[in-house]
Amino acid sequence: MVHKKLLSWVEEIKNLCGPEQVVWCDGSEAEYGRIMNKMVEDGMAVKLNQAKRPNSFLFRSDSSDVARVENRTFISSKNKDEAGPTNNWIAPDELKKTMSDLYRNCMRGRTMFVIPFSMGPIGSPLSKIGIEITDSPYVVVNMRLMTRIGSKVLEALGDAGEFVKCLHSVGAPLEKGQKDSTWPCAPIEKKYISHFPDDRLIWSYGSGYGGNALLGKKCFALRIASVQARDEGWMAEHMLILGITNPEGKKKYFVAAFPSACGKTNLAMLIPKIPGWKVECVGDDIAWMKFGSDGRLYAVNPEAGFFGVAPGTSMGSNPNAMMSISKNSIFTNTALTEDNDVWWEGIGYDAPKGRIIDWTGAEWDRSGKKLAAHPNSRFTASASQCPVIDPEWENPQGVPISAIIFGGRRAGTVPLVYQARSWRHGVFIGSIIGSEVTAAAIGLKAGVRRDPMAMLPFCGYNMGDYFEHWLELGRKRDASKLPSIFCVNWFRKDENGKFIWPGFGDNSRVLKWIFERADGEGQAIDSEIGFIPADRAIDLSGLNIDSKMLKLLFRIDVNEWREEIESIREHYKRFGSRLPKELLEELNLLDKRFSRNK
Ligand code: TSX
Ligand code: MN
Repeated sequence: MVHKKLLSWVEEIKNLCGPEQVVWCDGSEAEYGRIMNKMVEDGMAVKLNQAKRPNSFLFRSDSSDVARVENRTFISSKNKDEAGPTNNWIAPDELKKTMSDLYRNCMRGRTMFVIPFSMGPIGSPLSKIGIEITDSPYVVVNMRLMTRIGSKVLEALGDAGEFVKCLHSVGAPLEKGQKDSTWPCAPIEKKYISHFPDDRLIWSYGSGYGGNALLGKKCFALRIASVQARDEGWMAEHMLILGITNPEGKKKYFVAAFPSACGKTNLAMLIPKIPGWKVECVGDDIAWMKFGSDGRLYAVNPEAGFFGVAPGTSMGSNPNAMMSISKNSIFTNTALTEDNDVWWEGIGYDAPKGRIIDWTGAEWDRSGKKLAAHPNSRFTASASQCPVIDPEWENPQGVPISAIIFGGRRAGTVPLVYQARSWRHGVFIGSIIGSEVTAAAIGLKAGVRRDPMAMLPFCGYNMGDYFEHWLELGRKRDASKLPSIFCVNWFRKDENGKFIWPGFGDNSRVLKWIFERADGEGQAIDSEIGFIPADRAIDLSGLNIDSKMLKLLFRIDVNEWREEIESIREHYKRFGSRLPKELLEELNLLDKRFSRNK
């Protein structure tokens, strides 16, 4: 291989970071085993019970390094306006200077790994290649499950192919003879998750955790890719992709975007409650989408694995995820049982007898208040292990998308499901989604925290321009070939604060209506907010729900919506003059429809 630009970049980083040695990852199973065994020997990983959970490992992070750090995440565009009002910005020259000083000899005493990886099936026209340089062996083993890595990627790159440069260091150089910690990282004020969109460059420093360190995922596949998508006319979205087949064998694909804690992974692998229907999973987090020559929108999952939140995942909530992580998996910050298996809150059974080691490494007090697993503890598993992985999940052409679903966690106001009147109206719906938060959760006023298209922390440029990009993609297109856009809310509550809708597998009833609507069938009535299911259009067979609750599930309350409209106006102010006027027009139309019905 003589990719001169790659070789000279690796040389440059080696000289800057001063590692003890450089290893080019081939992506083989043998390499994976070697790196894992070394980490077990060094006390950084625990090998789990081989009989119960074959070839699986547990890591415990530093207690200061447990999640993405949004306040240390930067979009370093040429100017602040380009990054927009929702991103942190530092001028590129200044940030590069600061970080170069941090990177200087930061890998002392460590191995520098070079990981060639492909986001998307290798060689697909929708895929892109990245190279992650990291001093974290934990990153290497996770990247092998989450992406396609190794020699075959270098082959695809050739001697002049384009790649996104991803530099990562845990930011903890080792002095001679210094004993390494089990989770090296830097203090919060030295953590930087930086993106240089104009250089297609990612610089991450100081954290070893998840989205801060596995740079293919949020940093590349969303933040940098969203900029590439804008420039190249496609979409990089924070969406699951699922295939759904009706009893006649007709199949459609949907994508869906939700803010965090709405159960995206659960929906992606759902087991339908209605007989004869089947859901299969293409991806649970990210969709890269492009219009084909036939005018339809096609999606690929750029990832090759799941990096899911463990707590709450059980045989009840998501049996397919539980089976996906039955072997060859990595766990981070879950609890450890006495027989060397993992456990977490909401796994569906009480912690087994014997000593439980919590995520901090201490013995867990069962009667105490502390959690055994960190609320953001994770599993990593290859998508190929999912029992309902879609047969087309690695199709290089992608899968054709019939519906785009937005959602959020709303106790009131938003009905179980409604359909946008048009692409433009659908973009409006996507731009206002959000979840209700309690005062305690944000330490501020309780209310709706809006997370447009679930991209608020992941858009690599000005979000006003991002809305415009969505609108632009729908213009001058054959509307009959565009996916229909829907909004769902599984989380509506009754006056006693109880969830009205059973959710989970019963959400297949909603997916069925969406399927039928996308198919030109399915009965709907026009409402102020869009098309809602006609009476009895949602299949409720075998479900016990009383008619009063059903009415409440679909209620559109004028006063609630007037408040909603005011709240959307506030939300829109944030984007200033970059807010496309079409979205304000949609809001004014909504306002008018409610005023008319005074
Ligand atoms: O993932 C969820 N989904 C989507 C499933 C495909 N969750 C979990 C959210 C946290 C990640 C849900 N929680 C869903 C849902 O549809 N709905 C709810 C709310 C709910 C919780 C418990 C019950 C019902 C609804 N249980 C009983 O009524 C017994
Ligand atoms: Mn996500």
